[in-house]
Amino acid sequence: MVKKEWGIETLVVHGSEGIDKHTGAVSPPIYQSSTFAFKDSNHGEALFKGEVTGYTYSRFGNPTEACLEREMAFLENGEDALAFASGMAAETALIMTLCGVGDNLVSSATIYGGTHAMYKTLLPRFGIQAREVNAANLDELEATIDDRTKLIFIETPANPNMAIVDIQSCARIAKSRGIPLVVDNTFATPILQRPLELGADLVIHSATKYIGGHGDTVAGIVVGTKAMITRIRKETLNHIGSCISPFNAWLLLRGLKTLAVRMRRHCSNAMRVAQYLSFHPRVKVVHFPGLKFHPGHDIARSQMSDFGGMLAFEIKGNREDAKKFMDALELCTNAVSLGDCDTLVCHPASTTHSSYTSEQLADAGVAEGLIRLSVGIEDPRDICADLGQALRAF
Ligand code: 4LM
Repeated sequence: MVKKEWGIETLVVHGSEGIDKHTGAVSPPIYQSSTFAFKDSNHGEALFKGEVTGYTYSRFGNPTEACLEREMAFLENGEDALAFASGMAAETALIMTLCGVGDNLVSSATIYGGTHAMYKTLLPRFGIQAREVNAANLDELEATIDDRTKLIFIETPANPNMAIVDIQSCARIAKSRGIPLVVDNTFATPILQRPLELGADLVIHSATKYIGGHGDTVAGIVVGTKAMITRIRKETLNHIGSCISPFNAWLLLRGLKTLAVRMRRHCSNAMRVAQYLSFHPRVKVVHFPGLKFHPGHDIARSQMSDFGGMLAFEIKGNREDAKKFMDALELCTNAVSLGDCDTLVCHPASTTHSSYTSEQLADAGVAEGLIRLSVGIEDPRDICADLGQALRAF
């Protein structure tokens, strides 16, 4: 029996109520079944009419997936959650539920490049406009809202430059205009930041990242009220069919068990690496909310319990030097994605954020030479030593 008063470090281990009632299995079973037998024809009809609860078909719901959804709702302190095949599937389903032809959404400009690409290419085809603003400028954000704005979307800390957005201030604006505030909590995870407790209405995750934690699964999650999650499931997910597989849901449930301890290590390693880089003579600037000179440091302190495992930096050199640096790394892996146990390094302007034009990168505050680091859980001395030897390569 899960108790609401348990601390989050207990909830990540026990929150899924994983012990199987039939067999006592401590690890939740993987219900690898596409369809579920009815007791009789009347039962089947009642299930499809929604008169009784139960499983019918795995696109509409599956017990392993439900286990993950219960646990994510607990961790984010929401009423309900919905799992998807990817973070992008979660985002598009959410937007398609809330917006129709002629509507718009207001979003921070500094976001994952795939979200920006979806705004620019997919949404216009459905008559939906995404208006990107500097979310640190609350007046600009508020002035961009009109009576066809159906949601406000922010990411904090933001991909790829760790810009921090004030969740409570955005929530105040959203409430005053009667518009839901959606927070992409991928970088922080519920261990470090719980946006619903700060006034947000919906939380979204690329669960591919820290929730899974091992670089072996692509998945997404939305958390919110029961009414809103039911709407997203019935009005959109069931039709577009971007459901998670039972096995991937199980991998996330396994990942969650170690989320709290992994986050503690990611945070302390990232702080060590940020300090190391900020004193390095070949590094121009380090973007990490845990450093006192980071412009979002005070807000990050107030809305997060620690500063996370992601950082970005610029070297004293040109794009060719950045390439030489990245190609000289021996321990850190040159790859997109983040939140894995392994340290990952990438050049956003040419990869994750290649959908941004140079002008859009400037508007989002992302330098063309920025290097992003997802600090892993290895020995921090080895990570710093690898960065140090590669910084001598140009
Ligand atoms: C990356 N990110 O940055 P799926 N929200 C945030 C993200 O960072 C991502 C998504 C949503 C990266 C992927 C290649 C803050 C993705 C989208 O990739 O669809 O699970 O999540 O390296």
